Amino acid sequence: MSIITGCWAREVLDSRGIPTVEVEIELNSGIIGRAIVPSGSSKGTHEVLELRDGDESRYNGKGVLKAVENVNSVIAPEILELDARDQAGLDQILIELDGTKDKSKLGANAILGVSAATVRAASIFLGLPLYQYIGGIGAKVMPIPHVNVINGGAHAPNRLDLQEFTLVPAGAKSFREAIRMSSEIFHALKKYLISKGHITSVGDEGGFAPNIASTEEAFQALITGIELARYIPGDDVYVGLDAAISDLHVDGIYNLPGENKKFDTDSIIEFYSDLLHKYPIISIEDPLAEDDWNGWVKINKELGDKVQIVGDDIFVTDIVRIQKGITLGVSNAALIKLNQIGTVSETLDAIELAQRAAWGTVISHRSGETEDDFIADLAVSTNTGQIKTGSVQRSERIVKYNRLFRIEEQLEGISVFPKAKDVFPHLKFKNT
Ligand code: 2PG
Ligand code: MG
Repeated sequence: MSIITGCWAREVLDSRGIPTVEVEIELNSGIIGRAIVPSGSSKGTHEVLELRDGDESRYNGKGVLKAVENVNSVIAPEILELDARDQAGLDQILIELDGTKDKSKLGANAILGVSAATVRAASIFLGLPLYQYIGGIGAKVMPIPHVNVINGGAHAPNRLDLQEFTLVPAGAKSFREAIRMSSEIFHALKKYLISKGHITSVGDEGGFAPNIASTEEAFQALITGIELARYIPGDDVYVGLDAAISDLHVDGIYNLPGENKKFDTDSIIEFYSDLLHKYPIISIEDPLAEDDWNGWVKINKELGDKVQIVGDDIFVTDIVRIQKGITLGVSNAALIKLNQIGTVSETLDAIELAQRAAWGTVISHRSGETEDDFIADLAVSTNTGQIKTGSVQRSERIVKYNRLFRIEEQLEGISVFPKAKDVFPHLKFKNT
C-alpha cells in the first residue's frame, strides 16, 4: 500500500517570486506527499546544481521547466513500483540516475523534490508526524531558533556588508517562549529604527534592512531592541551573525565596501574577536571564505571555545567536506541545508557525521523559501537543537515556527527545550 504509483512536478514560485520545483508522489493507497524545493541567493560554489532553464524569454532565464521535465520523464518511470518507505533505496536510485558529482544532469532541485515528497508520502501512509517518521521515538529536542532580524549582504539592497544579524533566545524555557521573546524584540527594534529615522522595510528573510553600513551599528541596534523589550542581552537572549563572507573574498582579501574596510585572514579574525568582546555573540557562521581552510583552522583555534563557529559554504552539507573539516579542526558546527546536497538521506548522513564529532548542527532555510515546512520537522527529528529560519514575519518563515508550535504541543511532557550549555557545550557561560 506504500507503493509509488505516481510522481509528477510543476513549476511554482518561491518567496522572492522566482520559480522553483514542487513534486507530488502518489502511493497506491491514494495518499499524496508533496514537497517544494527552496533556493538560495548567496550560494556556496561547492553546492550541487540547481537546474534553471536559462531561457531569457521566461522569468529572466530562471524558469525550472527542464527540472520539472526531468522529474516527469526521467525520474518518474524509474521509481514507480518502489516502496516509499525505502528512502535510502530511492535516494540511491536518484543519485545513480543522475550520475554526476554535483547532480547537474537532472538538477538537484528535481532530485530533492522527489526525495522529500517521498518522505512525506511515507509518513502520511504510516500515520506518523514527519518528525517521528524520520526520527522515531527519540525525536524530542525542540530547536533554539536563530532569528534573523537585520538583513544585509546579498539579502538586502542596503550598505550592510554582512548578511544576517540574529537573535538567539537561548535563555527561553520553551520554543513557544523563544519565539514570543523574538517577536517582542523584533517590534521593539522596529520602533527604535523608526525613532532613528530608518526605513523599516525588510530583506529577503524578513529582517529589517536599514541603510546602515557598520557591523557594530547593527549589533548595537540588536542589543537596544533586546533591552527595550526588557530582556537581558547575554542571558535571556544572545546575538549571532552569518557573515556569508565568501562573496566578499577576492584574491585573498576580505573586502567590506559598505564600511570601507579591507582585511587579510589574520586581521578579519581580530575583527571578529573584537566583536566578541563587545557583544554577547553566541554563534558566527561563515566568518571566512569557503576555501580559506587554513584561516578556518586558525579562527577555530583562537575563538572556537568562545563562540559557535558554523560552516555553511565551506561544508555545503557534504560529508566529504565535513569530514575534512573535522579532521583539520576548522569549526565546531555545521549548517545543514537539504538543497545543498540534494537528497534527504545524504542530509541525514551529514547531520549524523557532524553530531558524532560533537559539533553543533543548525538546520537552515534558504533565502528563497515557500510554504513548505519540512525543515521544522527535520530539526526535531534529528535533535539538532538549533534552527535558522528567518525573521518573525513573512509567512514562508512563520510556517516553520507555527509548525514547531504544533510539534511542541504534540510532544507535551516529552519534548525538551535545550539549555544554552547543552546545545553549545564547548562555550563558557556566565551562569553555569
Ligand atoms: C545562508 C542562507 C540562508 P542563502 O547563507 O545561510 O540564510 O542564505 O539561502 O541565500 O544562501
Ligand atoms: Mg550562511
